[in-house]
Amino acid sequence: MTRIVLAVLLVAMLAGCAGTITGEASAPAAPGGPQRVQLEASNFKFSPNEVKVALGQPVEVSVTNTSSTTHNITVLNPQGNRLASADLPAGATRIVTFTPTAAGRYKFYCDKFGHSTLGMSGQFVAEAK
Ligand SMILES: [Cu+2]
Repeated sequence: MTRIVLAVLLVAMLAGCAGTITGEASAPAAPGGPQRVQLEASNFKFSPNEVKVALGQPVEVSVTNTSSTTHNITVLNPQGNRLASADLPAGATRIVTFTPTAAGRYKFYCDKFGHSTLGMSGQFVAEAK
């Protein structure tokens, strides 16, 4: 029994690692709690840059800027309206939250001039469970 639990944990851990390497991830959600996502902002990308999230449950995004330049994270809904935005001073971690209320792609990007063009963008993909 213990062995089965360990095997399941190992698979979950491997899946998590694989997600980070490929630039994709899913947000783990505690029952009834927010879905927590960790992103790293650097020159000039977000990692991971694609994260699956569940519909109708708040998403708490913790972004750490590991570069020595100020960045930003801005989250848009599928219609292109701004849901959340925060500047990220060099070395700082900031949390932004939003709730995906409709299935679709929620783009996120850095609003500093030219940064999204250089690759500082990604998306949250909200799908019904
Ligand atoms: Cu930036």
